[in-house]
Amino acid sequence: MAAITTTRSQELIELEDRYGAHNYHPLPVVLARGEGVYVWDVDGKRYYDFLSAYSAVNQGHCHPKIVGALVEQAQKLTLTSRAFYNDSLGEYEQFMSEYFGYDKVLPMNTGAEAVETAIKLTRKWAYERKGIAEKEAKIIVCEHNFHGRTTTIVSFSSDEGSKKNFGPYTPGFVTIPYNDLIALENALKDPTIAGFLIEPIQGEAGVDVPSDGYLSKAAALCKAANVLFMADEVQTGIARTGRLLACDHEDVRPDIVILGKAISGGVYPVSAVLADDDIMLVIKPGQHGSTFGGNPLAAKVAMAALQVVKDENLAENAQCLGEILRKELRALNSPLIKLVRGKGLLNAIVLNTTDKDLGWNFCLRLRDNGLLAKPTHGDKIRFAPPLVMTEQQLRECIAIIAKTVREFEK
Ligand code: IF1
Repeated sequence: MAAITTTRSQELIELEDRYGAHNYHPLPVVLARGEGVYVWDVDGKRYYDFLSAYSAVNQGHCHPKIVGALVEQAQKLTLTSRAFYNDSLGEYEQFMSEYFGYDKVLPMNTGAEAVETAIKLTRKWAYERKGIAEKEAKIIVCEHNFHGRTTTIVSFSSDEGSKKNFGPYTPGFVTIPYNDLIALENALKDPTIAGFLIEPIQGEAGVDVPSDGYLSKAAALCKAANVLFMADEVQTGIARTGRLLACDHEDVRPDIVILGKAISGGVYPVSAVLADDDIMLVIKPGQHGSTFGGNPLAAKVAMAALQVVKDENLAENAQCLGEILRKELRALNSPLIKLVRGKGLLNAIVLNTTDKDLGWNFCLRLRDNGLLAKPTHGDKIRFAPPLVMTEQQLRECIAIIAKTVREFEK
């Protein structure tokens, strides 16, 4: 029996229902505080956060060094617009260039904005460097992709629920199956292909990890066809999969890297596109940008958040704890669990069920047992805790998951 939410929680849920757009269906829990791997609801009940705001709080909730950077800069200068220079952006751009090993960064705010930026960059590169006829450039995308929710991005979604009645759709995208090199090789025969936009692991699709070697072979095929390899690392980046970027597992250096979410540790909206000069410099003054892109507050927060990733060895921790998590979940040998998959601390279980509500009900029970997670596509449950988790905390979470699994086996 799912616990009845309390009056205070109910009041706040009803406020959202009454005054907010109905564009989400949250799990019924109302959070009031976060610290590290924990969140507390309005009644003071503590939970382990096993979603990390979809991999935005890799550094843990309210990390003191990141919040400190925010507070300090917020009392000096928050936003200048790009009409003028400021004393934070150049330092941040140098930091990002050296941290990730690219000539330049184009700073934006949300992941979708960064994806849109990468699309514009790739198209302009195609016309001005590759010589594709104007307005003819195409970008290859994969089935079951998730790259955000703007009109252009949903135009190439394969999920009807994300795109229906948002047309007319933006043209210029070719869809192929994920993790299929033959399909990619065939699609690359089209001389008007400019780029290949890919998630190194498909997050929303339920943490679909491609075959070993897929990324490196795909990158090689793109290079041979003079097509830009555009890695969307918004969810897989920033140490989440056990390396700084998921592409690092196969030593792939994308032509364009798209980042968001945990660049700021969940403290402030920050996203970025990385590329070398031959690509980045096709965009000239006045051809792209945004009011908040690269603002002083974002710059200081992002530098602090990325420094935490290195100082606290979050990639190594994610790699180590991820192996324990997948091993222990598989060891449950539960008829309820069809499979366990993931890399680092981006994981999911696929439930053995035809009951489309099981994922939701399972997450309600996890909530009652003190752990927050969310189902994706009904039968898949993503397990992605903050990367600052200790082994002891992880084992407590595994015990909660095991208890919940056994309750559903009855
Ligand atoms: C929501 C999903 C995850 C992303 C990748 C770009 C973006 C995302 C690989 C856009 C954003 C978020 C969006 C968020 C929930 C979450 C999500 F469930 F929607 F699909 F993670 F899987 N590329 N993913 O995962 O970044 O514009 O949101 O900053 O829409 O509620 P954004």
